[in-house]
Amino acid sequence: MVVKVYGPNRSACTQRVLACFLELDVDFELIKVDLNSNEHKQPKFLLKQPFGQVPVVEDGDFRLFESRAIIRYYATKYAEINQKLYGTTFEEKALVDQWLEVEAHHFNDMVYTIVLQKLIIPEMGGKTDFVLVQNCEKKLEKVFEVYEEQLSKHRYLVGDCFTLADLSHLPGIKYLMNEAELGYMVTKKKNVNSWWSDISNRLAWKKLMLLVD
Ligand SMILES: N[C@@H](CCC(=O)N[C@@H](CS)C(=O)NCC(=O)O)C(=O)O
Repeated sequence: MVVKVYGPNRSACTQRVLACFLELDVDFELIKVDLNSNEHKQPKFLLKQPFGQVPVVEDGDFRLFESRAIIRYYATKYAEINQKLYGTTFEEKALVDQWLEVEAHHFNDMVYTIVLQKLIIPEMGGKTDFVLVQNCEKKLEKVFEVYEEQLSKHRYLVGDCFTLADLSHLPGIKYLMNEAELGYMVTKKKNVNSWWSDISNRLAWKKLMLLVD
C-alpha cells in the first residue's frame, strides 16, 4: 500500500517523515499542501489535521499526524527492515525516545524560532526580532555542547547505531546550515561535525535532498 504524505517537501517536519520512509523503503506519494495560500488552515485539511499543520499521513483507512509519532509508528511497523532504527531493547527504545524529546523540545524549538525570525517573518514583510534570535542561538549552543559530549562517547546519539534520534535532527540541522547561515555552530564542534557529516551522507537523506525543491 502506498502511503499518502500531505505536506510541502520543503517543510522540515515533512522531511523528517520522508527521511524515515526512505530509510525503511516505505512506498509513499507526496501530496503537496500549499502553506502560502493557507491550504493547511482550510476546513478540508483541518479534517485531517485539526491543528492545521503538516505533515499528515494516510495509510489506507489509518491516518496519523505529528511527525515524531509517525516515524515511531513506521519504525515499529517495519522493524524487520531496520531493527536498530527504534532500538531493539526496552532500554534502547527509551533512550531513542529520550533523544527524540531532546530534539523536539530543546533543539527544534530553538531552530524553529530562528528560522521563523530570520527567514519566514521577513519574507512576509515583518521584522526580525534579533534579541530573540540571539537568545535562541545561546540556548542552542548549550544544546550542541551536550551533543558534543554525548558524541565523544558514542558514534550516534544512542550508541553505535543510527536511530530515529539522529534522523529526526536532519531537517533542522540542514535548515541551520543552509538557510539560517549558522553552520558554524555545527562545524566548530568536532564530534557534532563528524556526526552531521555521517548522517547527512546516508543514502536515504541524499535521495530526499534530490526531491526537495
Ligand atoms: N509537532 C508537529 C509540528 C508540525 C509543524 O510545525 N509543521 C509546520 C511545518 S514544518 C507547519 O505546518 N507550519 C504551519 C503552521 O503551523 O501554520 C509535527 O512534528 O508534525
